[in-house]
Amino acid sequence: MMRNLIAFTLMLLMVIGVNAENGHQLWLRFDRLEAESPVFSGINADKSKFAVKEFQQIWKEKTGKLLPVVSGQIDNQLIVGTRKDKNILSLGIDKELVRQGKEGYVIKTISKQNKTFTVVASADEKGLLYGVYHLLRILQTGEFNKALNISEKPSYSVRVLNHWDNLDGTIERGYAGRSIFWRYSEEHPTITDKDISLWREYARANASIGINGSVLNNVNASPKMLSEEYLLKVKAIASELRPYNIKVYLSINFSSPTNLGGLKTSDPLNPEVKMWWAKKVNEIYKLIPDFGGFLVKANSEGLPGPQDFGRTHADGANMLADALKPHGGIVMWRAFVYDAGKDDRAKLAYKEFMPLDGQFRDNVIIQVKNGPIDFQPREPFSPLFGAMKKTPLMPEVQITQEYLGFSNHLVFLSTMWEEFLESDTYCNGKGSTVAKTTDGTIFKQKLTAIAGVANIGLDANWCGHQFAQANWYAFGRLAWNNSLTSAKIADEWIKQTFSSDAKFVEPVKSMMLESREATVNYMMPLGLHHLFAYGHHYGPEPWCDVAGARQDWMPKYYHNASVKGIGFDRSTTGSNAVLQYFSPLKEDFNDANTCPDKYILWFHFLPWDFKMKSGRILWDELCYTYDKGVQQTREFQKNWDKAERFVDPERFTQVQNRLRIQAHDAVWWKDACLLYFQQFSKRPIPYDIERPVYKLDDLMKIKLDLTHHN
Ligand code: BDP
Repeated sequence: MMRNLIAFTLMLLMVIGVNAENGHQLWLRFDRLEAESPVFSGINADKSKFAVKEFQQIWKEKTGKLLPVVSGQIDNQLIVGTRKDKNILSLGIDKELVRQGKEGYVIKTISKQNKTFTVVASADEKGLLYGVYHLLRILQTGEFNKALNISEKPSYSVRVLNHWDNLDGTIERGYAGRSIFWRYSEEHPTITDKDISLWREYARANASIGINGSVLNNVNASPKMLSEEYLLKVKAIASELRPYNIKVYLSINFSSPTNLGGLKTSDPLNPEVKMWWAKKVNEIYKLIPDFGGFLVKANSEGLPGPQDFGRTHADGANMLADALKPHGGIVMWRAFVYDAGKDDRAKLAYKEFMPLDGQFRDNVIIQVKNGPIDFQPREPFSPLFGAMKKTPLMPEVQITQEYLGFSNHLVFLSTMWEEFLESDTYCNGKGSTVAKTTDGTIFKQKLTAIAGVANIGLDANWCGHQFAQANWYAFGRLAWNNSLTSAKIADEWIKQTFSSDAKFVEPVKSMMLESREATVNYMMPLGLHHLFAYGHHYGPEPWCDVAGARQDWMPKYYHNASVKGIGFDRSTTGSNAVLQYFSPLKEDFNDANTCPDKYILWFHFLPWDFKMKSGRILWDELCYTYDKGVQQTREFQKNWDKAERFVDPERFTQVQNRLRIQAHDAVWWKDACLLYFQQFSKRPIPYDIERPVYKLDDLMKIKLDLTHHN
């Protein structure tokens, strides 16, 4: 009896366990389709098309049956097809479809003889897939109606995730488990059915938001990546991603000819080296005919590159570009370099790349991080945007939260990327936003692209934090349409992922929209940057001083706090970094009285009693801003607790627990930074804000156990 009871309980637990909500479905729930299904009387489409199959499969999964296929003209019919299909030809929208390009589409309501049709049409099958997902999205978010007139095409032609996955399955700066592509295995490369279904789910999720490329391995690339053994696995991954219009790309190690090929040199101008790459590229294309190309981190943070042989970045990039060109491949060459002599780190990429403007082949694009330093919670945009006029640049943003609380903190990064994309470079007069300098609007470049460093791992919910999924989602949506607002993106994501109930959507949306600013407030407000612990970039260590380490990896290099004040002088009295920006930005940034508060300590070293725009002195402003960040995280907790009745218990509790960690960490940040800086400011923390709850000495002893935070 007892044994039976135990067995029964175990079984019950297993069943509950299997059905428990773990977030794995992402935003692809489509649970409103059932309610909406009477919307269509049937589908008029060529069943053999992948987009149509995908639509029907989702429809069946959610409503229990396929949408009936019809051919005559029936009211409320859904018509899906490309311009070559009969059902579309008769509609007279051909010109419009051609205008949208291969990846674009239209969704329209057409009325004829008292009958209404919803049409999803495109020039090419690629666009059709995106059109179908758009339709599913608006059905799910309640935006579907009988008067649709949507035409869409992507802002960038290459919209790529950069996975920093190592071949042993670990992920550099990954906080959601191990790699979905690689793992250590004695009998490498083994591919299981589970891998394949996960890759398909991954591909569907990406395609549903418009991502069309995946770089499968870390920018700190192992030469082994290009060995036959691993290329065969890349081939297998590529074949699962291909139907979803996703190309694979690889990060390469510049010294592969030596380290993998056994050549004596990897000098890009050496004929044998060129030959080695050409052969390697041929081998890749034999396996993967639609291979996308290479991502290259060279002469950066100790990695090999063309400069090791007295050559330039252009020499290196062009050599690879020549090998890829006959196959249609591209080179994404990173500008994340800061080794060129002793100067302000924020200036170095510009100094190294500007002289090379115009020297790159037309299948090379330079990948530039959003800010001039390194994915900090807030940076001004990199001055390379707008400045390199003869070379296409692609923005690189970091979806994984290396510097924003890992997968413990709820930080909706869309507002950061929106701020960046909307930043005016003034390169071509007012309105020359970063978005417009990179998407072909201003410079008319043929090749346009954008990259996001992925936050995806083997965790059941893919991203560690349920709300980190929103960052994957937002990256895809902004890559597709770089003028979308974060409010719109958050709205869509919440409705698809959780609930459409306005009582849930509105407060959760405002929490998301505020979350990045809150994080800046409790971590490093007013333009402060890189106050992170040396080893892990999670917690604060403004005091950090590792003997013998690079100065530009030390927080002190950036904050310069002393009794005289705090900040980095990048004005004309300091490093002159302001001069890398166009007028009137350089003048605005150069004067502490006109420099926006959010960048003030980025560009200026200021005395503690500097009078801020608010009328407060700098020290007080700093204290109030840190405190504000803490209060904001407390509000997030309250907000979420109130939302309990709208959310399944599993996801509710997980988010609740992490908000608790975030609120705790915010106090840690505030106390650590204020108590440390107070030693120099020698002023009281304003008496109307919370007193520190920690002692500086204790905080300085913290050595983080990272496994806890992963
Ligand atoms: C830094 C990361 C490091 C990366 C590097 C990069 O700390 O792990 O390798 O960026 O982008 O932010 O290459």
